[in-house]
Amino acid sequence: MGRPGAAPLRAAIALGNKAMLTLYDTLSSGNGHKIRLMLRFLGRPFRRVEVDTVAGESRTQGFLALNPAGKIPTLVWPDGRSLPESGAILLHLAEGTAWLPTDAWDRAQVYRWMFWEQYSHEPTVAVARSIVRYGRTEQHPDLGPLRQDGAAALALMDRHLQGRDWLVGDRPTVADLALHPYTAVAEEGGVSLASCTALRAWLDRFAALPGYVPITHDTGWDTPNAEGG
Ligand SMILES: N[C@@H](CCC(=O)N[C@@H](CS)C(=O)NCC(=O)O)C(=O)O
Repeated sequence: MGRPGAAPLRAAIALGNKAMLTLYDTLSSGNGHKIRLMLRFLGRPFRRVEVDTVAGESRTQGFLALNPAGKIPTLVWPDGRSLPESGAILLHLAEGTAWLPTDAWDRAQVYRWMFWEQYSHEPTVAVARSIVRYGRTEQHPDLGPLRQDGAAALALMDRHLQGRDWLVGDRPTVADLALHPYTAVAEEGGVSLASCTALRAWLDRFAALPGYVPITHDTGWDTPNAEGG
């Protein structure tokens, strides 16, 4: 017999949902949190399907048909189209909304921060958290360098945010959304925010947006709040 939880995931993949977006997601994931928040801020109804990546649920044949890379988040449309990669999903959902500037230069700045997030922020800050979270020891050889590089990434953001409310322009964009989740939980991986005053103020500003819910919030994701954003 399969593990508890595997059968509901198989059924969810097989059935899909004719009426609304389906987000394949893992509650503890910052990459997933980005998409949960975006959908909520936009007031887009969605169904969340929890995927136990540690148990290998993102590597099953059914899941690989949705995302050959075997990773959450993956967003599936009612007509069956699926889109992986948090940055691509954010940019697609933000199209035509105030979360993505229309000005080409401002857009380029948004891309700059989102590409940087994927190369220099998530691979350091989030991976340090994941090492700690999934029970590997403090002696893990990668932890020191990851924390050092993570601290440098946070310091870079902190310097940029001195005298600014948001990463790009004068309102929150998908750049802020892409960088919020793992920054907010950086200390879980031992990357300190203590000396990053502007960054901590930015985190608080973001968390005060109407409709915001933290990564640890485990209910009500299917009930979006249309007030935000
Ligand atoms: N670049 C991807 C990274 C996605 C990613 O790393 N997802 C992790 C969870 S945060 C995952 O699904 N890992 C499961 C696995 O690799 O088997 C994104 O931004 O969406």
